Amino acid sequence: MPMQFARTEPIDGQKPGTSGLRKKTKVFQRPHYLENYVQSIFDGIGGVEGKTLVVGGDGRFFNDQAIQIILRMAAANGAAKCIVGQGGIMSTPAVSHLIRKRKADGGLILSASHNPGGPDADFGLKYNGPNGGPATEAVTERIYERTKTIDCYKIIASGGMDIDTLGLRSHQGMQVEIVDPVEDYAELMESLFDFDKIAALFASGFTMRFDAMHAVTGPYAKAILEDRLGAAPGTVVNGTPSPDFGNGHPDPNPIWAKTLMDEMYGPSAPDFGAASDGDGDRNMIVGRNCYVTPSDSLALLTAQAHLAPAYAKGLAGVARSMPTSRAVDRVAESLGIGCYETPTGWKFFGNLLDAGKVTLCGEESAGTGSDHVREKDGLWAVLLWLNILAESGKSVAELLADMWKAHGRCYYTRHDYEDVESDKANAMMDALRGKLDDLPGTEAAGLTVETADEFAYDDPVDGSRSTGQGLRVTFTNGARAVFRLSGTGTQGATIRVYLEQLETDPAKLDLDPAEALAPVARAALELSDLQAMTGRDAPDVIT
Ligand code: VG1
Ligand code: CO
Repeated sequence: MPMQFARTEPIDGQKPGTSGLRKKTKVFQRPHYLENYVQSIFDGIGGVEGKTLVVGGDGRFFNDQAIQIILRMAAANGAAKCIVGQGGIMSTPAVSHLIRKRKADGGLILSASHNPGGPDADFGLKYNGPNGGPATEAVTERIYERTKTIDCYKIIASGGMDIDTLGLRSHQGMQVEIVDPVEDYAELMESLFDFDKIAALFASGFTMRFDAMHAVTGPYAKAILEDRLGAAPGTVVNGTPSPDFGNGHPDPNPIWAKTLMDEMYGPSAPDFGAASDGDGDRNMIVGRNCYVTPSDSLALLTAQAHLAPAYAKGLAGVARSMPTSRAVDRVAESLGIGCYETPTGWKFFGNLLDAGKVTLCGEESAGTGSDHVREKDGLWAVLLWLNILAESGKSVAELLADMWKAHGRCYYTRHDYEDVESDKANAMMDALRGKLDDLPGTEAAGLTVETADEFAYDDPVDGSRSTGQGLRVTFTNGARAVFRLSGTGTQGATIRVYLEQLETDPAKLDLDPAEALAPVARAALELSDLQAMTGRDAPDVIT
């Protein structure tokens, strides 16, 4: 085999963040950069000789070229087989499923998720392990260690492979199987939900809009919602993956999915709206005139999952990331099931799911999923919602109102301060960290601090400990503020401030969320001195 051993400078220790390595596209395009990182992954997982890998991406700029490099490197490193989504396309949950279904040794997902794409935007690469889930902290650490010393990678010299034609071929001693990225995934969804019931709902005139945000879920949503479930043609909008996501942020929240929000709050709103992100693992749910916060969505799915065939026997337990609101805790308590609080990032759910301790998981950033794969899954959440709507005969707003009546309402918002100078962001976090012990009992903006700590997580399955996972402050009135730095940004630091206010007074379940959260928002600023320390007077994004 014509093999090239490229010698190169070390890439200087590239640390993967919350979800793989994410950088400016131009960084990934630097000579040998992607190659060095891929070799670091291969070395970090003990080599790929004789292994089978699933490879796919969200279709963003550089996706196709990066896949060619990965395939040539997998072949040179002795991999037995790569299973690749046709055209290089495969959503994150679909990759997770295929790794599991084919008992592959792992997978590589090319995506920077909700970050914008294009030559001047972002690119990313994630490695998922044999259970289909994101690399654990230990594996991530080994990959990172390798990036510090790597000076050589293996690649075959010959050029491109055909990744557009379905079928199994052999290339330089490695098998390359090009698969339909949608088929297996759609089959899995059909096995979990009552498709006849959902189809009957659409047949009865129920209307929906699904905004694929020019990203990877377009083909999945069209095949499942329109072709299999009979939703009207045009239900899926922005359904063709484009390298720059139509020049937008494929981030399913009220800011970036504003067109959908406007439609759902307009005079001819459909019954149900949803959007998904770049790589298809996130979801936004919105009813007619009724936005559902991701934290509430997790709580509601937990309360109603039994209405879908896959969860009819009930849930083993649930888990949420720490900054996600405590709404689901209240539902879990009433169901009498376990509820786990984990650090941000899907990799922390893997052990709980593998051990059968939890069935559903979720994050405030619009990720929800279950034990059907080991990733969050945007379209899965949409289908579970549809199944619940079909089975209950209620609207989104009615379901939410029922839940709030039974368990109280957790008003929730997240304030992001983006591209803050790293020094200033760290100084702010350090200062707050330094006074956590003194906070209980003190007052801030009229609220009294109840507890204050830095979140650390002891994994109940493998006993590993993850420290430094965010600063949290609770108040005696049921409010909570959480501060952490993002691990997915590509420029400066992003400070995330998560705010929550529990309200159980039946007369106060319908307040303007911004108003309900104003006191805790003020208290968070007072405690952190964020404005003075960062020079920012307002968040860049409020979701
Ligand atoms: C963000 C979210 C987190 C999510 C991560 C990856 O991380 O807050 O909940 O798991 O993105 O999501 P951070 O560190 O920027 O807050 V995505 O859809 O990559 O796959
Ligand atoms: Co994503």
